Amino acid sequence: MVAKQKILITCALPYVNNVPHIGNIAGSHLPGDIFARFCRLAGWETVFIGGSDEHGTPIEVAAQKLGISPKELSDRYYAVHKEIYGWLDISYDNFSRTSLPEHHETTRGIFLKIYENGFISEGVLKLPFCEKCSRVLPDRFVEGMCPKCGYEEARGDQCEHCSTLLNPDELKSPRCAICSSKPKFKEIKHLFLNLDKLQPKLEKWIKSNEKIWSPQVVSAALGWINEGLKPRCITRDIKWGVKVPIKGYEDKVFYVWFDAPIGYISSTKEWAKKIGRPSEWKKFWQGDAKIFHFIGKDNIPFHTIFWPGILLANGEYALPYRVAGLQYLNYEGGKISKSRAWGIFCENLAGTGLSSDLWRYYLTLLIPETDDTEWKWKEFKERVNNELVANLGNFVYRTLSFIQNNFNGEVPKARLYAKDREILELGKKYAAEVKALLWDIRLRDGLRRVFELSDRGNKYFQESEPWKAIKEDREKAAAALYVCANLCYDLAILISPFLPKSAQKICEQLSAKLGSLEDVGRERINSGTEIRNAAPLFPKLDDKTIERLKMTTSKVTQYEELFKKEATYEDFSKLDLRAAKILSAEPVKGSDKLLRLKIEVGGAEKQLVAGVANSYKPEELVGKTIVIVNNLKPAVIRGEKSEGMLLAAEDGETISLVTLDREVRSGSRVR
Ligand code: B3M
Ligand code: ZN
Repeated sequence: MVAKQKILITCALPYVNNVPHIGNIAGSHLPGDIFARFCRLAGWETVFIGGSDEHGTPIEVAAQKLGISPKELSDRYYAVHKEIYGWLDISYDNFSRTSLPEHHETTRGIFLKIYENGFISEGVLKLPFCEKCSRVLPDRFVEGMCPKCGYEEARGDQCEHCSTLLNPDELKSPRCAICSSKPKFKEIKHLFLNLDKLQPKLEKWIKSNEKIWSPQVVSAALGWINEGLKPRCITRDIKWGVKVPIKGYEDKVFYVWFDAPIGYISSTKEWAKKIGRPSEWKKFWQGDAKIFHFIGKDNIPFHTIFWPGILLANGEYALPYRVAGLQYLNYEGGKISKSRAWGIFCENLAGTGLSSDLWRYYLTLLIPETDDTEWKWKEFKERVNNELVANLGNFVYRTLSFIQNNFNGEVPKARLYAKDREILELGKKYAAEVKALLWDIRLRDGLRRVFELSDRGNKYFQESEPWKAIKEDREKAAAALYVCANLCYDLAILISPFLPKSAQKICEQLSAKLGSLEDVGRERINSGTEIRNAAPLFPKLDDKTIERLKMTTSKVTQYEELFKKEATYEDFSKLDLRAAKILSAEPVKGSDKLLRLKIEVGGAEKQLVAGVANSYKPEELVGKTIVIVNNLKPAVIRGEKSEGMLLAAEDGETISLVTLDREVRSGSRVR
């Protein structure tokens, strides 16, 4: 740790086809924010950079499905992301977007230099091309039978059933995931980054960081080095992304992982322009600043190999100082999953009425620094009640209300004895320890340390018995309260990276401005300081509240709904909805989800293929009267004819069929 230094902090740039859940917060934005706030508190020149990662196939395809442009999709999601991080007090100095022109220019500039330096080569790939959709299909948009286990719904990148990694051309009877037709394999030119040539430099760089990075990150990085690096394809045949500035490649864009990390640089450039010093970004990327990346474990290969590879090949930028790779946060015994509505989805947090500090507190304790962690509601309640309320909240409130009620609302003059001094001195000791822990990104330990100090404060208050002393020995009570008031201020500073709102509240009640780490343990709260409106910092949580929170925070917002265009009555009247009776139901071979239904609609027999097998056994369905779209264009699904579609409600993974609440003749019109 150096006295004066420059620090640049980044968090993984989130994709914009999704909205953050608590795992994303604890696994990147929150630790990045705590670290950034800590660096500012330490007096270092700090820039905290974020942004959204708006390119890539999944985003292009998500937009296509909604019938809107990828830009429209990104605009909407960008706003949602920004609002959530703002609400959680993630103190980004700039939160940019990779779709901005500045970013496209920066990416092309960096690429051209790499090209000039001789680290780009041309190669030919055999890629699946769908003639019907007239597009090259990304790996996971080809489906077919796994050559290893025979699973029929394997994707072109991996078989979900046996986990084997695949190439699309290995699938048996491949089909386009969009239109189900059979793709042709075509030879197509692409550009590659020569990671093989960069291997020696990368290895040296990784080894030079062995003492700084966590052992998990180092050993993962060296693992890939030992396997031997291969050239990596950096172009894609899609339209949405950064265009490749080379002849013969006009129709391609860069692979999203090529441009995304460059987003850290472009966002820093944007920040520099905003503060009116457009060259300032160079101090951080082309000087001696220390660069910290906060990322989830799935992003480690990209930040320890691919991204530094780009930087080394380019040669004009500084390499990361520390790659902080975090594990995952789970939820109540399972993985967080939007489709199963399992987890806490951050768009719901603002509506809970609970201060963001409460969420930040427990989430800090759950930062998966070394292992996966798990959100448990019971523990959330206990930690808030036993630690926030009973420890920190209690100490601050009892101190300040005591001064308010017994010393006319002014911090008393005090004559201190050795044992009072001893407590005052604790501030400096704890500040030094917390500083060392946070610098080492042991954020949870840092937070625990701060609470230890608060605990010491409570014990001192208890032992000093000011409620007795105020009657018998007013000076003793005055000394205790002077010491406690100063300790409250120290705690406000030390807690501020974790609980910024509470730190502000303590300062307001103390009529003080939040200082820096240097101010801790320095008796900044003088006698005569006015104490204003002492009030409890945190609410106590009861079981009823926890139940309500559980219900409201696991709600999954279907943001896609926002993009749906209005339908006219004419649109609606095109659909021929009918009551239909199920005659028989059977599983579809090779699929866990699909059932083949024979139905009767006003005397005519039809066949439907429906994805309801997870919620209904075939025999449960026979005899039911359901509602179908009768005039849907027939399709072939998994080799079976499907002449219509049934209506059903989806709640997470549970499917519930639309039925009719009176006996009606099959074929009756529904409208
Ligand atoms: N968007 C993946 C993710 O959200 C990716 C990170 C980019 S960091 C430059 O996990
Ligand atoms: Zn197709």
